[in-house]
Amino acid sequence: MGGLEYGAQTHEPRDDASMRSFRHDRFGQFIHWGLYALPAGSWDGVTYGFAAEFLPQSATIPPERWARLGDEFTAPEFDPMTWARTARDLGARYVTITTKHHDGFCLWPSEYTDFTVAATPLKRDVIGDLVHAYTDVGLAVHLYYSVLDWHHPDWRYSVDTPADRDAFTRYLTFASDQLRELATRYPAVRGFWFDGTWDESVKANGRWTLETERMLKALIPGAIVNSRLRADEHGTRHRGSEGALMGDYFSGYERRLPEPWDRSVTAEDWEACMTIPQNSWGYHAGADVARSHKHPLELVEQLVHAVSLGGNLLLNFGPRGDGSFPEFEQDVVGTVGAWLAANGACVYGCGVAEGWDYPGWGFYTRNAETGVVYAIVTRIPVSGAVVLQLPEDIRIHRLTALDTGEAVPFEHRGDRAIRIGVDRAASAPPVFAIETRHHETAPSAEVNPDLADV
Ligand code: FHN
Repeated sequence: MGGLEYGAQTHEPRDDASMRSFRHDRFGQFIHWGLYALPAGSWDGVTYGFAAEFLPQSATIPPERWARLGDEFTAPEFDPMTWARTARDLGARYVTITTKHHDGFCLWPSEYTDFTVAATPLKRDVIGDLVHAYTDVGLAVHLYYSVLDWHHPDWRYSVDTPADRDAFTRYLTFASDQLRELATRYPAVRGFWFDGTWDESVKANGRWTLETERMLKALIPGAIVNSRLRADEHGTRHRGSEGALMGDYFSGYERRLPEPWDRSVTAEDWEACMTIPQNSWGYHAGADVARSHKHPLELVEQLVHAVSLGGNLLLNFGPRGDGSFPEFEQDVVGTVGAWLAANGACVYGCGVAEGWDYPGWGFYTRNAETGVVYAIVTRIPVSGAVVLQLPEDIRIHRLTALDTGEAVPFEHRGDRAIRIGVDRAASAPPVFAIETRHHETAPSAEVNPDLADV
């Protein structure tokens, strides 16, 4: 397409059943778990404030020393069913699990490297057990794979010499073998989430990125692949040089969301991924990192923010090295999960509410099937009232509180606005469900002179 051989393969968003279901689900749980969860951000008595999974770099730990952490990977609290139920209680509809992060450690017994969970006291096939458990509770599973690999001797950041080229060719074969292995071992998975693809070496291999996408989709029909895998022949990432999205959804929003008024993003599928701390994906036990944890209601706000722009939110959890979830993550599960249990109708199956402008006090979403618009008040004004500007020709048919289903009184403010009182003491964002009808304009008695037969 567009003259590019390895660029976008289509210019239209996918509309098959797998993609519709991914779009419908809107909320996913991201899991970062690996050896980095054991030192949890500290090494030799020093705590490093940067992301826990970057500890080998922050503390300049030799790879052999890092690999010895495998001997401590016993994870006595690891229970796949508890993890799956946690995701379900959170209200997530899918999960994306790290199979191999940048340190190269694999959570499945890969036959292409010894640096895997099979060589630890835990021994079990963590990925297989998690795919099974999450699928059992009804969540779709996607697998995260870092192409960047600090452990593999053939990994290269750039390819500068013939020797580099040979090594990196071997590396890409290794990565393809592992990906084929994952897709073959776990055919129930619904998608692949690539990371660590920003280095020159990968960008110079647009063809490999396209072939990898094709291979995975051939092995798992309907598989969904994020844009982060892809580069075209010019090394342009996510979107090809001509601007079209590569992969199935844009995955470039990391720890940030598009501006809430930027409706241009609704033209394509996208997913933002978010940490609870300011910046750590793996479990970090440092006190400063703990001080940066977001309030669970801020995460509710980010979720509806994403949905209001037709996007998904992938919220990260970093279980501890022993396999348990830290308390702050359990709090998030409790608060976000309870809010979604009462108000999930404004999230699942919803997207942008065309014609309803960004209101400042929160967000609008709309269910495309039912046409119901939801007003989610994430920032209750001190006045205790919000004004809803109505799209042209729209009248309110019914307005109810989503959690109770009770009718909510409202006041007209001219032709195009209504005012609703909101409980300022509400402990979580109130949601109003709005059923609308078109304004019936009485036929004009005047003859339009432009249309008159003269
Ligand atoms: O470096 C990683 C980071 O550890 C984490 O996995 C995130 C998730 O999107 N991706 C990378 C940074 O872009």
